[in-house]
Formats: sequence, C-alpha cells, structure tokens
Amino acid sequence: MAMLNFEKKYRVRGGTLVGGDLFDFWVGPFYVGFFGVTTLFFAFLGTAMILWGASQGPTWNLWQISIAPPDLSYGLRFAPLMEGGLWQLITVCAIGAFGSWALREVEICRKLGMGYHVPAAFSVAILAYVTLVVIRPVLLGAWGHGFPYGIFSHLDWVSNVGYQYLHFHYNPAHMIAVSFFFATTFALSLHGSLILSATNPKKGEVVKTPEHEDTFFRDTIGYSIGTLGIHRLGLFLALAAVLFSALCIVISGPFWSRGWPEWWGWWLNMPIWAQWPLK
Ligand code: UQ2
Repeated sequence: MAMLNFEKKYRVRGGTLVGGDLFDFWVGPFYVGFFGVTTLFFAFLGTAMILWGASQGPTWNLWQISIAPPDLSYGLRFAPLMEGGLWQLITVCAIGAFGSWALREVEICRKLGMGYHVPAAFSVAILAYVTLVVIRPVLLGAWGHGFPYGIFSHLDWVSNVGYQYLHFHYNPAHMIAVSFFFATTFALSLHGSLILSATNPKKGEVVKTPEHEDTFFRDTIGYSIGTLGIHRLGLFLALAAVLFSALCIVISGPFWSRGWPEWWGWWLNMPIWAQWPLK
C-alpha cells in the first residue's frame, strides 16, 4: 500500500487516553493529542529554565554551562532557585516531557492497532534517567546526589561517583550491563550486515530472501535465530543493558557503600579456601 493511501486509511479519530477528540488532530505530519500539548509545555518550560539558569551563570561556553542540584545539606527539601531549585524544577519538566512523549507514543500505537513495544522500550530509558535523579537520591536522602545538567559537568559527575567506589568495573551489575551493551552492538552488526548483504546482490540479480539469510548462519554456525527472532533478541539485549545499568548505579550507595573491589570478599572469604595452603 502506498504511503498516501495508508495515511488516508489509518489517520483515524480515536485511541486517545485523555481529552477525547479535543486534541485528536495532526499539525503537518505530527500527531498532537493531549500528550503532544503537555510534551511541548514541559519541553519549552524546561528549556527556558536551562537558558535562564545559564544566563545567571559564570559562562556562556557551551561545554561549561551547568545547572547543579542542591547542596547535600538541603536533603530532600526544596532549595532556593539559584541553589539547586532550578535543577529541581528542570527535573520535574524533564520527567513531564519524557512521560508525555511515551504516552503520546501509546496513543499513536492505539490508533494504529499496534503493540506497545516502542513506548515500553522508551519507558525503560526513562526509568534509567529517573533512577539517577529521583530513585537513588531519595534512597540516599538528598537531591544533591542527582547529576548536574551540563555537558562536561555530568561527565565529571560520572567519573567522581565511579571513583567514590574505587573501581566501578568491579561492580557485578556494571559488568553484566557492559556485556549486554557489547552483545547489543554485536547483534546489530550481525543483523545490519546480513540485511545489507541480502539486499545488495550482484548487478542484474534479484534481492535475496530470508531463506538465504537463514542459510548463511546455518552454514557458518549451525543455527539461525530467524527474521523475527533477531528483532526479539535485539530488543531484549538493549533493554537488559539499560536495566542492568540502572541496577548497577542504584545499588552503589544505597546497598553497597564501600569500594566495589571489596564486594568480592564474599568469594575470597569462602570457608573452602581456609584449607589452603595444605600443611
Ligand atoms: C539470524 C537471522 C537474522 C539476522 C541474524 C541472524 C535469518 C535477518 C543476525 C543470526 C543471529 C544469531 C545466530 C544470534 C546471535 C546471538 C547473539 C547473542 C548476538 O539468524 O535470521 O535475520 O539478522
């Protein structure tokens, strides 16, 4: 079906979660909906506050602009605007905008009669952000544990928090997360190269079929996961990477406050080692 015919058939009323027909319209190619309006509201307000914060700050150097969270001494209270209050309001706007965007995706899925895989996957990314700026700071008792909104400042934050636990690569959840990130890039490189190889035959030949794709992997490693399977695997690997990332930072502090190398003491201290060296 050509795109213009498809749009006529599926650009339909309904599927909205709130607001009924009130915001059920498009602006050019973009669906609006109630959550399109709230996305714009939070995004503009949040961006305006970042710009205003920058205008009060010591620099207009793009790399150095930073909106910092409150001092730890404010705990979980509201801070004055220029002492972290701005960071708190920007965080509310960010969560409002990200959540609105996810719900707008849900409305579009409902209109099209599709599954909710895209908003579900996006929600995992939102969860990772919320873990850093809400869940972990609340568990530690201060908004000051959130990360600063700036290009270099957030990199410094990651480095400093990492060194606070001596060697973050010894964090077992971090190890699993990194492995899932590597597996994700590996799976996408296998998939992307396979698709391009099948769709770029020699001059004068027709495009190859999924049977060719299966056969390539059966011939090389004795197994093909299939055309649907590779996409299920890709989504699983990507979501697992993000979920273990959220886990590895939320356990750092709230559930383990010493260096991560020391965590492996449970292994070194196992009674079974006590018999060595044998006397
Ligand atoms: C596959 C298949 C595809 C693919 C790929 C494979 C026809 C178009 C890439 C091969 C993938 C395998 C064997 C899984 C590898 C496992 C990990 C954890 C990376 O079989 O079916 O469809 O794109």
